[in-house]
Amino acid sequence: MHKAGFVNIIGNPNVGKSTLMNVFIGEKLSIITSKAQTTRHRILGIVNGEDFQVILSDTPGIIKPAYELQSSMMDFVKSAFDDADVLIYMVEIGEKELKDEAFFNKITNSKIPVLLLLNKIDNSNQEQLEEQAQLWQQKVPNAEFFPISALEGFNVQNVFDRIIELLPKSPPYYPKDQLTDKPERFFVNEAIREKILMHYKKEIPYAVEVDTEEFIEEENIIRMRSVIMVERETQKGIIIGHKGSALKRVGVEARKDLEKFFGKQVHLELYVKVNKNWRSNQNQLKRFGYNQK
Ligand SMILES: Nc1nc2c(ncn2[C@@H]2O[C@H](COP(=O)(O)OP(=O)(O)OP(=O)(O)O)[C@@H](O)[C@H]2O)c(=O)[nH]1
Ligand SMILES: [Mg+2]
Repeated sequence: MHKAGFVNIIGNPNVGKSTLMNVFIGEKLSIITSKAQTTRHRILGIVNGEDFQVILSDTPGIIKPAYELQSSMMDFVKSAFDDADVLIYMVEIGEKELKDEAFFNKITNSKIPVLLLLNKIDNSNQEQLEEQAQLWQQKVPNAEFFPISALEGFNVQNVFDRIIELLPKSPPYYPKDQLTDKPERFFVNEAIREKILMHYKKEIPYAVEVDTEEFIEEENIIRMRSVIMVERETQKGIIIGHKGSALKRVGVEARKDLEKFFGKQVHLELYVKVNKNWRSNQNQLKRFGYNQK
């Protein structure tokens, strides 16, 4: 008997959704930073076994959208409700509630199984853990509760075993050697965006989109050229930095990650371009893979 299904991870920004997905996959598929709104897309990560296929979805953290980009990020979250066989609702120690009531009600009224994961328990003591466990089990009574630490891998295997039990009988949806639904260029964009989230302050990372224009795989090397798009001329200057030093650091660090990811030498060329108000422009957003209706 073969089992397969969609297991979709949702929750507030920064709670550790991407960290958990990467632990399950055993690869750094999703970028992780300490900043909210790191993930902008719905990213599939597929775990294949002899008689099962778990199709995990990492999604953006739930927010009240303030501009078009954020609206389409929330459309990815909505879509994760539509096809889930199992929902993972992740919260973190210290958190009180979901930022959007409509999403929260969808979770508490869900007809499909919900696993409620209280993450970052490595950050808590016994007393706090018990208090939070009680709070969340009351708030989401329809869910099965698991305290975990995605960072330290604590209790993660038990969650995975439960997922397998809950999966419906089904043939695989994807070829058994497939790891994700995203093309190679997507991971190049994300590796660069991760470094930008790490090294630039305030609004800068949120005004950035990366587009990889060239990805040429040769026998011993992959040649990539990517453009970093910002919304304003001043932001361009900040990204580049004094004599190009800031941009250089992004390039060097992203290249190292990409060499690990692709298992091959990488040549990465970066340049910066102003693309006015791309975050609010439907056509631009569509071009960058955000599903605009
Ligand atoms: N202490 C601790 N930190 C964690 C744990 N899991 C994740 N983190 C940290 O929490 C931060 C956010 O992790 P992400 O995995 O990017 O969170 P996310 O929910 O995907 O965030 P968005 O994509 O912005 O919605 C990072 O700094 C992680 O290292 C955990 O179990 N314990
Ligand atoms: Mg994320």
